[in-house]
Amino acid sequence: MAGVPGYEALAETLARRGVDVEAVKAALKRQRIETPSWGYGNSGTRFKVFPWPGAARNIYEKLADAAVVHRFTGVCPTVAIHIPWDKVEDWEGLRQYAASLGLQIGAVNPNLFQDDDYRLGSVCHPDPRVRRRAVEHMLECIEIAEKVGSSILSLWFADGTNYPGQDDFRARKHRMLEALSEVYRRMPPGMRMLIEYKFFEPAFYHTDLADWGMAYVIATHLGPQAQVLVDTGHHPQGTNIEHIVAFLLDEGRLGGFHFNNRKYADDDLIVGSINPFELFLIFNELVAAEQDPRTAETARAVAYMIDQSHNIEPKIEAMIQSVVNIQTAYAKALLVDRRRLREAQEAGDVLEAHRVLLEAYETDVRPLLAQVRLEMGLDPDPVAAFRRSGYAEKVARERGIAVAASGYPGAS
Ligand code: RM4
Ligand code: MN
Ligand code: MN
Repeated sequence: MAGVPGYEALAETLARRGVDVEAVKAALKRQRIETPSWGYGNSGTRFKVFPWPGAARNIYEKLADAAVVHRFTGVCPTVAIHIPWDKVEDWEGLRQYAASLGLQIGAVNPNLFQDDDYRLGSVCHPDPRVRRRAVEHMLECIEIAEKVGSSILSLWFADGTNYPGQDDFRARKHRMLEALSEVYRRMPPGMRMLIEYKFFEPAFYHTDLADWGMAYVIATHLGPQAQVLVDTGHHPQGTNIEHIVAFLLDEGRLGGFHFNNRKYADDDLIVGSINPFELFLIFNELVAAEQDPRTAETARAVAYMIDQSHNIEPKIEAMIQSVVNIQTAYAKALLVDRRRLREAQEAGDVLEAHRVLLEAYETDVRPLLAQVRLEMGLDPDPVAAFRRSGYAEKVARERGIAVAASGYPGAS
């Protein structure tokens, strides 16, 4: 097959470096990235939600848009849903509709933070009635997952406190464990519970699962079907996320990702937009674990999901750009010369080891990804192809501009 511009030269350089280019391309073709239903609708900050012309208004439109992302990237066949945001009467119908678009429903995310009842938390709430409600909602989500053919229950808790003394840390931990044990027992074999942590927001004094270690402890109490989910925007500044990733992979407890990027807090910007080097280093650990027989099984089961909130940018194009950024990081990580890296590490050659990573990171992989897409029967440039398709204009005409409100009272 005729190559895309720049591909032959790159392939030659890589071959000279000892890279098995065909194996790298095969890995890139196998990569899968899940997009979130909520990334296609209008979303924003607590100051303002800017309505985007044509933004999806319901789960059917969200799936239609996700199908467009899959059509142009070829690697996004599943879509995460949030309940009740995406609730429908007929789940079998939704599953069939997704299938008709070439999609499957991915992770099911219960919403445990938007009811008036949850002011003091959900599974950690002091009132057993509220905890019961939270458990029932998670059990409902397990049923939904079974109906739509999903094997992932993805949990994030807004639980926490705002003031010192507000509640008892240890009592809250026990309440959470009790609630999650019940949910865990009700999961069918083959279903995984992914537990997401976050060190602040919406609670500001403490959150009940503040970091990966707490999520890990809960997961080990529950059993092997419970794993940790790393949302890249949920750490204090300066946290070494790739180290956490390596540690959890080694323990068999890395279940999945919520990819996004941030400058300051949980900004939910496009993954790889602020710190592409960090994303590369995360993928470097994943590739290393994929290639190590002791961690390969865990690494191969990792659910790669995007969790972003597109505020001022067009939703679908933002998603395609995110997928491209993830592919770029993965491609570069696949180019790391692992034998040379190990030799340098064992020899204590600090800077040679560092340079091995830089050599891969600084490689321009755009022709490689373009070639992979061509071989997959796709346009080599998915963003340009999407822009040319006229889909954005078409849905803007058909759907119009939905009314979007701000989170602040009085500013609807
Ligand atoms: C949280 C977290 C969850 C997401 C909610 C909407 O910060 O990232 O994954 O479901 O936001
Ligand atoms: Mn998340
Ligand atoms: Mn978040």
